[in-house]
Amino acid sequence: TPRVFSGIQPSGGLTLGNYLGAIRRFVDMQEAGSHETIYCMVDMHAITVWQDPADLARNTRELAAGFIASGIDPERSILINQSQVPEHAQLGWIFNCVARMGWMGRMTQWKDKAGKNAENASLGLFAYPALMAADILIYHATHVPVGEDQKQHLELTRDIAAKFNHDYGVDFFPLTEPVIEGAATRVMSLRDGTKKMSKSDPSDASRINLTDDADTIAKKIRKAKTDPEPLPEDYAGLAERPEARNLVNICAALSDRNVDEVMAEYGGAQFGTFKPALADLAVAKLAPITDEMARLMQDQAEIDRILARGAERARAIAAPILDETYRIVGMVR
Ligand code: AQP
Repeated sequence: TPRVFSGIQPSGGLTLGNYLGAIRRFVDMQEAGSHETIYCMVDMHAITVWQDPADLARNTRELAAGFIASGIDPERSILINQSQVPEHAQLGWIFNCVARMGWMGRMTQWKDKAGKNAENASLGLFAYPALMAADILIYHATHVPVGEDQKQHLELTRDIAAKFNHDYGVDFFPLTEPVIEGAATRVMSLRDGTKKMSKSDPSDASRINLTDDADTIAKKIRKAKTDPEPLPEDYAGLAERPEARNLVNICAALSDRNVDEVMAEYGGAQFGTFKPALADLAVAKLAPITDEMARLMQDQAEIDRILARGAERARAIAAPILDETYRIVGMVR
């Protein structure tokens, strides 16, 4: 069976962006049943920027709880944290030697995150996309559900696979396809419609966290930045109104409708009407997940057992692929 792999960094709490752009798609692909699905808390990626150790451990378990509460079944899918499957890092090193400095330097996420202070960024942050390629290709995964922002990294994953295959004269690593679908492939900040909603944004008001309670969610949506005009009659009228468009996209994704259906209901409405309706919808959809996460977090030993069991199953797939890679490269075994 073809395989799906995707991951999320335990670098903070889960946001509505992660949920709509990634986790919900992960659940869809599990439910479709046409692929073997492997989902990962990428803790080794998280430490490319400083993480307090206690926070990293808590965020990793909380992310696992978030996956399960959202519908990932650790029996039907393989649920792991990256550092417990050492084959990711082992293949990552090989890919560090395949990828070119120039390729990595062109990654917009590297440029955004390192900013003007690249001298002070970690070497790991620069090499991040090579490890990401290894995360995917250590399972020969062919499909990767992600948000829009990860498209460039997935193109790099294909470049790395192609160069490896070419350099060693093999047809070993598959060329991976991104799966970028739905109304919320890029959820924007609630404070700035041109910036993506992000767990590391310093402003908590910019995002909805999966751990926010109902009042907090409602307040953040009420206070979300918008312009003074009512909603236009159709979606095309939102072209120059990124904040309003973002709220409509969120509404569509949360209610499993397309944006035209949402505009048919709310076209011409004032934000004073639309925002409370959206807040109610968000609370209704997210509260059961939040509650279930809190319940799961009470038994951390059980979460740790699930991740250990996931690692065992993942290694059974990854170890032979790593072995064959080493053989191709000429490492004596
Ligand atoms: N705003 C978003 N809209 C849609 N999808 C999103 N994703 C993230 N933000 C949005 C998707 O979530 C998955 C996991 O992302 P990640 O945690 O590996 O890293 P990220 O993309 O860097 O996410 P954040 O929240 O912005 O984290 P920080 O602030 O730590 O960098 C990916 O599939 C991503 O597309």
